[in-house]
Amino acid sequence: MEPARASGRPGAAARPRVLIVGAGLAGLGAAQRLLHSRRPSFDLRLLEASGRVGGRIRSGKLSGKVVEIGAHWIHGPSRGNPVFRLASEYGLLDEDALSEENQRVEVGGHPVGPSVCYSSRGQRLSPDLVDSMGLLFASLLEESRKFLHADRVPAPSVGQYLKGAIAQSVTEWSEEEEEEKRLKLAILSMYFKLECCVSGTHSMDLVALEPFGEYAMLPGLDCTFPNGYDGLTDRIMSSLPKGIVLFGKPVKTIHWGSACMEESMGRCFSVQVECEDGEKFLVDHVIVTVPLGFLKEHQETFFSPPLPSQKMAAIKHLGFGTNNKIFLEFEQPFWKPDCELVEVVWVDESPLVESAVDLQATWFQKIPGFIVLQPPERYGHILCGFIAGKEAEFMETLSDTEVLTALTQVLRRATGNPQLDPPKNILRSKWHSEPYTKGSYSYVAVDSSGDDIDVLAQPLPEEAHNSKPLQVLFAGEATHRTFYSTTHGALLSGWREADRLIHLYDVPDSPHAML
Ligand code: 6YU
Repeated sequence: MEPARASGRPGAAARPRVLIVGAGLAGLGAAQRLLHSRRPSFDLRLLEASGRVGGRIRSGKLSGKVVEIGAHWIHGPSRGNPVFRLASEYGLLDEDALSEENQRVEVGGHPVGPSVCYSSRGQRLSPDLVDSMGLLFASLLEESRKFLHADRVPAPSVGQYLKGAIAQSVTEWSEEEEEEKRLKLAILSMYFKLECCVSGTHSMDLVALEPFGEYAMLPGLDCTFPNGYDGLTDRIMSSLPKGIVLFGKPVKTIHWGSACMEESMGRCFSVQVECEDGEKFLVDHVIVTVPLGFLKEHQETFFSPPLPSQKMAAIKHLGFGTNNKIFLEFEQPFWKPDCELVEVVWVDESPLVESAVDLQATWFQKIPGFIVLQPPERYGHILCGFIAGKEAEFMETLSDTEVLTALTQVLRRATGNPQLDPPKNILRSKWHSEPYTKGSYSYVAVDSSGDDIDVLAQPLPEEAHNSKPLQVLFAGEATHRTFYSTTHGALLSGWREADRLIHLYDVPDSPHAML
């Protein structure tokens, strides 16, 4: 495909021209599907703002060990998960992940294993107490998935519903000492923070209750990629023709809406894609896969004419928050060899008490805990802390030294060991500061619903009677109604839009069959 200023060879011009904006998993998946279609043969190009493929799949190195800056697990690694299938086909997973037994496990989420939970007073909390609160929180969370399509919901948000149910439970703890009650609430507060990381939100009060159960979970014990998640996007990339992705090519505006935006080589193109550097591409179709965070910030200028009002409203109302990771590498572990999770409970906190947040003074209290990267033979001694919301965004403004110092103090305080050696290395993500991402992943926020996801996914123009159909198509994790926020949602959305185009042309008497 040639830019607008120099249109392509006449022979090539007959093929439908498609441009994909963004080379994350949705964009790469769409490209692979389009190029493997027997009919028609597409003239395809991808424009990627950054210098790499993968988007929010990004593996990094800490002292030579592979760590995930973005997506971490395959959620629900079993046959129904296309990321699992592709990763298996490419030979990227280890034996455990591939085993039938692993694929059958139904834990509804993340791996669970031996853990240790510290209080901010330097005590190790009783595993029984922590587990009992974990079970209570999990059961209430499960209940909150049951309001899908309900006529009336008891609260607008998941957070408010959970807090109401917890307040009710507290009345049943009347036999207990005040101190014990306070500790239980502090533990529940830690689970709220963990759930904020899972949902990628500042507060569970922002996550809508009614549609919460629409997010679908697949069977399988969440697994990782031993050599990095980006092996997947690299493999897809290497299956595409060389030079098909243009890097460092941010798109500024997509001009759409008329049957003939501009004529070139005796053909009418209905879409013109204008890049930040001024280069313009004339195409028949564009598949937009940019993150919802980017759309929220740029929707006014990214489309000309602007998007229909319903789509603008969907972009505004759907949620897109920040979940960051902080990797800390230690010379020696302070945890047991089989430990998989180190949790920290701030004893003065309660989910039932709203307190003003002083980000500078307390940002680190939003970290519910640290995953231990296992096994040590592969990773050495690395913890991965998760932090979501405004505190995660504030953390991005600090230097590595400031973060490392603050977390050393947290861990010294929690373990009760003032001599605990500081980590020797730190690596962290800053997803909110990434100009072409602006956060981590989407959620269905209060005042939005699954219908907004479908509206976002709807191609344009809506009515194609007088103009060419499918000028602008939308893919990306935030456009998948039941698998939003995941890599499999992203991949399926890319395939969906590729199939939409393939079907448009794959009809013998289609007026679009010959352009
Ligand atoms: C998963 C996981 N995971 C952790 C963290 C993050 C994410 N996810 P991309 O952004 O990849 O591509 C778009 C491209 O467009 C990009 O390259 C841009 O540079 C480019 N672009 C933008 N603007 C442009 C322009 N103007 N011009 C040209 N190019 C432009 N998913 O399955 N397992 O463990 C995690 C996690 C820290 C940040 C994750 C996880 C999310 C995935 O990474 C993400 O969905 C996909 O990679 C997105 O691909 P894409 O192609 O759409 O966009 C009930 C209920 C609860 C719901 N939540 C359940 C929790 C599930 C999520 N769990 C997440 C957990 C972690 C740890």
